[in-house]
Amino acid sequence: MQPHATALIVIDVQSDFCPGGALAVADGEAVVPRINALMRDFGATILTQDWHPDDHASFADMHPGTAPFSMIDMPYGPQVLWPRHCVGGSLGAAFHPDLCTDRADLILRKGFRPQIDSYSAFFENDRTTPTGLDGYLRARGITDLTFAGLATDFCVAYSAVDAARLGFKASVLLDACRAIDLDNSLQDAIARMKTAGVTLA
Ligand code: VGL
Ligand code: ZN
Repeated sequence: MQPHATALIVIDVQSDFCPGGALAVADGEAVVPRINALMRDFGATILTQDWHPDDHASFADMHPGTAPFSMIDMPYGPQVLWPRHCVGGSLGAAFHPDLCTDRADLILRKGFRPQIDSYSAFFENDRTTPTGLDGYLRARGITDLTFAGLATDFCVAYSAVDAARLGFKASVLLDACRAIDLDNSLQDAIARMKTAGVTLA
């Protein structure tokens, strides 16, 4: 494999997903030194950033009478309601302060449309609205993608499954990811990734 055809895709290593944040993933900040070290091994490094407007429909407080982590039916299908997190421009939406963002070629923001959530770095949760990442990678001739970051069972898994479906060679470095693990979501995500042909390392 030509090194220039490989990319490390770092998913949502943001303060709100780390201990002390609004949607903290247990041990989330542990991935930071590992990811920083990995960046030198790839032809490209791409960071994603969960980036929601103030009135985002995935926030439980936008739906009176609902609790965080309950489910709701959106026009595009079932959606988990989350605590308010990663509001664009807020401290919680910033990358973890120790993440080496200077090494990134591209920072891709997702989840900025008020009425639709976006777990995957490729498609929003309606599974059809593209983020533009597919075109960017193809235009650069990048074919092999390695994923790391937060959270394994949501944004990392959705991104890796979409990558494999789009024809990229996709792998996930599980020890450079941490999970939310809601109702068995980690086991489900691992099964979906395997079925899609994602390599789990
Ligand atoms: C994520 C829930 C809501 C993630 C983002 O990055 O996995 N999870 N927004
Ligand atoms: Zn989010």
